[in-house]
Amino acid sequence: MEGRKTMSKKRFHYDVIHRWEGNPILTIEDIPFPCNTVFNAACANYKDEYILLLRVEDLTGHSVFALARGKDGYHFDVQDEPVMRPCTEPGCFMTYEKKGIEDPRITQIDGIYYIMYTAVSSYGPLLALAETEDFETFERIALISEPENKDGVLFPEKINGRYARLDRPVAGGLANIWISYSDDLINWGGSRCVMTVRDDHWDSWRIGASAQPIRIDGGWLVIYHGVKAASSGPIYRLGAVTLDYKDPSKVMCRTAIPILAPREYYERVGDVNNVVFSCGAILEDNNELKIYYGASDTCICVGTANVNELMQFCTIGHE
Ligand code: BMA
Repeated sequence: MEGRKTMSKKRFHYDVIHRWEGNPILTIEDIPFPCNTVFNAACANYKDEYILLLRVEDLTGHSVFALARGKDGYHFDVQDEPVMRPCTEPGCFMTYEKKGIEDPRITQIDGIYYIMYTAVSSYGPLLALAETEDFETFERIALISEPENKDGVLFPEKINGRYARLDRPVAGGLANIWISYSDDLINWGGSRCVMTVRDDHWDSWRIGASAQPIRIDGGWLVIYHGVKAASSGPIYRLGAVTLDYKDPSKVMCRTAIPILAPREYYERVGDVNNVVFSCGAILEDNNELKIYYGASDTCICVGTANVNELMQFCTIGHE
């Protein structure tokens, strides 16, 4: 009896990521133009500001990108008009963006902010790349994969002299995380599978890189999403994995448990229930990681984790 009392007093934190008490940080109330939802935002530091590139689903059901700026990483103002819409100039981009542009990720290399995103059309999702130097003008570079591919994230440094990206092709019915390399950011190859779904786990159905790879001591930290097919529908959770610095096709350690799972009402109920899905994280000087995530495809939230604490949960070596 005494033992039970002691146990019930103990406070157990179910998630490694601590939700900000002001969540959600952005909802459609904050978007100055008509839309259905706002979710899955890429993030970057630019000058003295935090930038979020928001995926906003318009009233037709197609997604566009809008820009939000803030000083503290928690409070943001959204610009009046989207900064990128599906391409309407005849050509490749128009064909392959007919159903929208989704889930951007930002990586800065030598002062250029590259935006890897998903172009969606009746051919299926594929990866596209755009760039900006000032978050005012945005230029498309190229379509950079075949369908079906999503969740492209560019490494912030070249690996052995070549650009590198993680992505998530669906191949042989499996949705795993792969790596590819490029000399010019346009033509990609040398593809290898980096990590696979895990039977009977929270990430047993699909996985994909979420935030852009972050340089940490001895390697790369990647926040990824894992999906389990439950009888009520998919459940999207977040995990973490570390990759070898010189050869990021090698997994060093992976979390056995999710670091964030849908628990709050705004993560449980929305356009798509039971989803936490990240497209970006920022590592602060004090080792705190700010992870921006879409909740139930309906709003945007932020959570934090100390990187050293997070690393303690990366316990499973590569099988
Ligand atoms: C994934 C992506 C995300 C979305 C998630 C849950 O396949 O399309 O944009 O948040 O599904 O619906």
